[in-house]
Amino acid sequence: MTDTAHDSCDDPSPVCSYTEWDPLEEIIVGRLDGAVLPSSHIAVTYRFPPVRRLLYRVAAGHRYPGLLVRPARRQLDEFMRILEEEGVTVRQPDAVRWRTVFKTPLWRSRGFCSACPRDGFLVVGNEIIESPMAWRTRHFEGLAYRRLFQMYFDRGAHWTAAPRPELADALYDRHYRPPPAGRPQRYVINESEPVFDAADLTRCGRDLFVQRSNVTNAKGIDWLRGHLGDTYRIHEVETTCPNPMHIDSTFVPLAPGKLMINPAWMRSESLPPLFKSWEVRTAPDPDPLPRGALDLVRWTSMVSKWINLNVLMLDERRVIVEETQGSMIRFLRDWGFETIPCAFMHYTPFGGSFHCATLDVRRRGELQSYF
Ligand code: DAV
Repeated sequence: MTDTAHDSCDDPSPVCSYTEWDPLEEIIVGRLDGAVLPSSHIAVTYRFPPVRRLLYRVAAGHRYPGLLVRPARRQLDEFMRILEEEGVTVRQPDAVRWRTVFKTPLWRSRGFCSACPRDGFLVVGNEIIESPMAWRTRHFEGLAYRRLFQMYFDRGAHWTAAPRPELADALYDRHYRPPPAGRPQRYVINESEPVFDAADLTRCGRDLFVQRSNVTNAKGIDWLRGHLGDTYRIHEVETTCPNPMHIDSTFVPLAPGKLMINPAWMRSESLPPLFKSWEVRTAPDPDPLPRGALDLVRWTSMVSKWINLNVLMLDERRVIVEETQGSMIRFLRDWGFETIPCAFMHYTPFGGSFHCATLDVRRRGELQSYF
């Protein structure tokens, strides 16, 4: 890969996105069809309390019940309608039979779903990078996106996959439990091979920010650094979350010069020094979910309460934000953003909110440095 491949997007490249905030033109939005509860492998269940872990063993590998899928699908449809109304081209992955058992020479698993394209794929400039995901249950998630990526490739996009990981038993600590608060960070995965989830990265032009997590190791970050070359700088940020997975509820660049951080997991003193020229604000605490229709979501959510930070920028001003999160809506308005509320909490049992549920394929903008 030469650096020129990343420097600018040939017009009309079908894939081109350097930041989280350039004007959005085309996006992939997840699909819920055929969603299956992810496997009960330790990399998935380490953060469940022991009783839930036992119960989960029975449920894992079964389809999500309609009771969860139907309201989530309604909210997904509304989210896609809003995007289209705002002039964004929306595409979705193909339906895949995620219950199928697949095998490698080392292990076997069932799949999960394609609700969160952000996790497995990183768009940097005109390149799509398939990440080497640490969850076995997600190893073949790329199948759902094959047709789309093939189409982008045929039209001139660059398309890369990081070395496919083995995901051997040796990668995982099968007795792992998250460290108690204040103790040094440790992870369910080790450094035996490079792995990362794309959702542990966030893009600000020439600078990308990454967190190490229970799905992203230092070798994975090294691979990406080597791959992207001198055109980009990858900075590691330190989260104090005891069970980190995905940066997009922790460290959220909203626009040039504006960074939102999670007050529980990120300290402004430990940010990379280049943020001195940026305005950094701590996000408000999440508002509790209203009782009633969302009770089921409270028990089955696959994400933390900080999912209120998981917003999607349509451009430097307009932001899609969850409708029940009044404090976040006010916070963003006070900061000069134009908020577009959308109900989306029913999506969280599938692993995310607006940012996780999407992969921006094309944003109008040039490669720049914002620091
Ligand atoms: O806060 O549980 C959410 C991001 C999932 N892609 C969290 C992480």
